[in-house]
Amino acid sequence: MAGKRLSKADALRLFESDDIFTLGRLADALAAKKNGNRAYFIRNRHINPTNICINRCRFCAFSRSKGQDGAFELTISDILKKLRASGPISEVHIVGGLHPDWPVEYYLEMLSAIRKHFPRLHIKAFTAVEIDYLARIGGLDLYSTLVALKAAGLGSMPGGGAEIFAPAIRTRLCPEKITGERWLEVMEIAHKAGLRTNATMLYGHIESHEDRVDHLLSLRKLQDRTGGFQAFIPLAYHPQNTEIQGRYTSGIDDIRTIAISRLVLDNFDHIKAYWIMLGEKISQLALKFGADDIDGTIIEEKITRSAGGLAGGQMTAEQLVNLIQKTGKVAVERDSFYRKARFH
Ligand code: V47
Ligand code: SF4
Repeated sequence: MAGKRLSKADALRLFESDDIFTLGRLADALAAKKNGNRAYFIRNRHINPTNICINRCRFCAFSRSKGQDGAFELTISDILKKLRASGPISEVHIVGGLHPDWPVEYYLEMLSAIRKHFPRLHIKAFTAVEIDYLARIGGLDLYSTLVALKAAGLGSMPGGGAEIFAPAIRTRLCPEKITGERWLEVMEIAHKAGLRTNATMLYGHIESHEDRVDHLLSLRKLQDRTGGFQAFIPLAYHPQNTEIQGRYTSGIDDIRTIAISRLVLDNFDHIKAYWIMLGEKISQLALKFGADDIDGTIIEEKITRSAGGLAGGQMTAEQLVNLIQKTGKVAVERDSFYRKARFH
């Protein structure tokens, strides 16, 4: 309440406290300072160009190997068709597997085609993991890769692939994935290239509270340097069909993690309660525990669903407004930069 930055010991103490009410009051006060009584949503849709991935992370139920049952690849015309069928949306969110054969040109053409057919649609695409891969297969450095993608139509980047930075846990979760350090490096360069990005943390698997706190502090440190992150999204682990044994997170752990994220990440403007992972009811509670955004209409989601997501598949803008208003907050439809929405 004094406006002082929380230390590592402070954040750990919050994770170990069971006084969820005080935690909620503190996080809600900070959220109100930053965003008033507003809770944001967006008309968006997700598209996954492929689930074929050379990494095969052990927590990922979405990915397949090439030739395996259930593997899919979308053509650019498939992607345009999905966009045409999506009604008025202001953003498309594109993430997928690391395909063993697709060249960088495919990704550039995808962006150019979307920009040509939907010139005002914002394209938020490719996690830091995909950007690192595109740089490697294209033989360019990260900065030049990002500049080329931006020139083709990339508008901003989502926050996926961060998982948990702690090396010992990361190696057990996703041995083939880039390190946490490299994820942060990609984001730093993206911010330097003028791209805003989000950040995430996958929690509720085999990590400790200390791992969560260290993850948040690494993000806060980078944000101090670049200011390029827009929103932080804690991602609740979903265990079904994965190789990491575990349970669904508890509602208490979900709102505690949202609240502590709000308090520790004092230099992030937005904390997102991703309704498709949290479910509608916990997302509503999260809006009272420090979150100010619930993501959007999504339309077609595969990553959470493959891992046993319990929330419904999609919500209309009207349902999102209703969900928000029932919490007493003012529903604000936003664009990708938290400005007034425009439709396409
Ligand atoms: O990177 C994979 C996670 C992420 C599981 O930036 C899992 O606006 C839980 O990053 N259980 C992709 N999570 C989703 C993501 C995202 C979503 C919505 C908005 C934004 C944004 C970003 O999903 C992956 C990975 O961390 N994930 N498997 C699982 N079993
Ligand atoms: Fe591939 Fe991403 Fe799934 Fe890992 S989480 S296997 S990188 S699609």
